[in-house]
Amino acid sequence: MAKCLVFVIGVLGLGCQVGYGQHKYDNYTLVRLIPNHDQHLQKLSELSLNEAASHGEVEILKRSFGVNDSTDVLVSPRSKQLVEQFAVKNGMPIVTKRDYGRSFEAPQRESRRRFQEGFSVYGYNSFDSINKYLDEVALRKPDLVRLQPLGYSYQRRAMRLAKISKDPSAGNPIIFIDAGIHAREWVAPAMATYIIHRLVTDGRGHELDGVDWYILPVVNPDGYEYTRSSRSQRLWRKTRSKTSHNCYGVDGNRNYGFKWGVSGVSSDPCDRETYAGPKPFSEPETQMVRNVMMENRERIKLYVSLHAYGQYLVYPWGYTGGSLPKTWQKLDSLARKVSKAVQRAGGQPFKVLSAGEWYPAAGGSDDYAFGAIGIPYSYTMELTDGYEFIYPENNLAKILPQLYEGFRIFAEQIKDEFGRS
Ligand code: 0X9
Ligand code: ZN
Repeated sequence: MAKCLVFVIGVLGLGCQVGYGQHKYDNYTLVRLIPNHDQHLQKLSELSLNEAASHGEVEILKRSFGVNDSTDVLVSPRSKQLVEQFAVKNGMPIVTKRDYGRSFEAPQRESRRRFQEGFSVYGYNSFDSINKYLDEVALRKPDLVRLQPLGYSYQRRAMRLAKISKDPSAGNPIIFIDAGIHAREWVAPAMATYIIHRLVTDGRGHELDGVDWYILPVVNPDGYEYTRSSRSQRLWRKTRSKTSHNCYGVDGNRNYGFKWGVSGVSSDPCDRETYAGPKPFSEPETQMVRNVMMENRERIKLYVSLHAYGQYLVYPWGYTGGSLPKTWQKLDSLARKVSKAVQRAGGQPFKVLSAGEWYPAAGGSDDYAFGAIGIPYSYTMELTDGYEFIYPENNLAKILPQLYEGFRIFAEQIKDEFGRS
């Protein structure tokens, strides 16, 4: 969702072009701009006016949804002053974190450790070890778990859908969860694999009674592995397809074929954040998710796409903030129930609103599921707050069980509303 800041382009005259050195983010600064009245929000929203591609001088990591909710910007040493001046000029409070990239754990070291230790339910795992984990649970619980091959990512990684059901022939309503369309949002695949773990190990849980769960834990494995390959790639977001002479990747969450390209996208293949692709579903990864939705369109009643960060739970429409679906109150009230359950378990509540009211962006999977397929409940869940994309691995054991309580509420609702009585 990053764009070049309009004032930065003006002053630097560089179109945000920058060399991509070894440890690019080491001396970058994270600036949290905190709007404390409506005028501040107005000023911040003007930052999105420029549709020029961002090449990494300035990246907006997260936008505000209202007063006191920060807009987080990652800035290079030479753009830092400009962002700070913008804040001073507008009387907007800021919090800064210097030398931001130095706080990233070196993924090579981490993956070597993981390779030796294998899969960890409360850890960030490689795509390979997630796949091995899926094989292992399918072998251990053949009556409960089936793996459906979906095809291959651009770089030919095999993608499998975990189908978890006590009675696959019963025609139960399906909850479809995917994660990791955005490479850097590591907590999302961790949540998806944790849900699988709970569903296959909870003896007393009723989440599988009358409801089937289809889970795709890493939609963008090429990007995910890329962010694990070196510290300087840790913030990669897109897929890894070759899109132009020397640029790579499409924003998978702008690539779905519903109102494709109408808002919040870039048409520049070199934009690091929101390039929507040459056409809808140009990416094999989004095609595979679409196919799961199309093949199960009668039975999928809830779709949740796991992302990070900010602790938002948003629903359609995402392409516009100017209108809401007819059933928005149902979407809104279920989201609030989920948020309360997470809070009761000691977790942070979600900010609940439509995606487009937060910021309009078209081509998202949530809008496609809801608008094109007709799935009645469709959400994007932005996990965690306070650590941007670098959520500490040793906090996962605390937050994943808290968040899981929200999924139990989802299951209850789907069973009550669509289950065969
Ligand atoms: O911009 C996105 O794709 C999502 N946020 S993220 O920070 N994870 O990139 C939000 C998507 C919300 N849904 C739509 N706009 N359709
Ligand atoms: Zn995301």
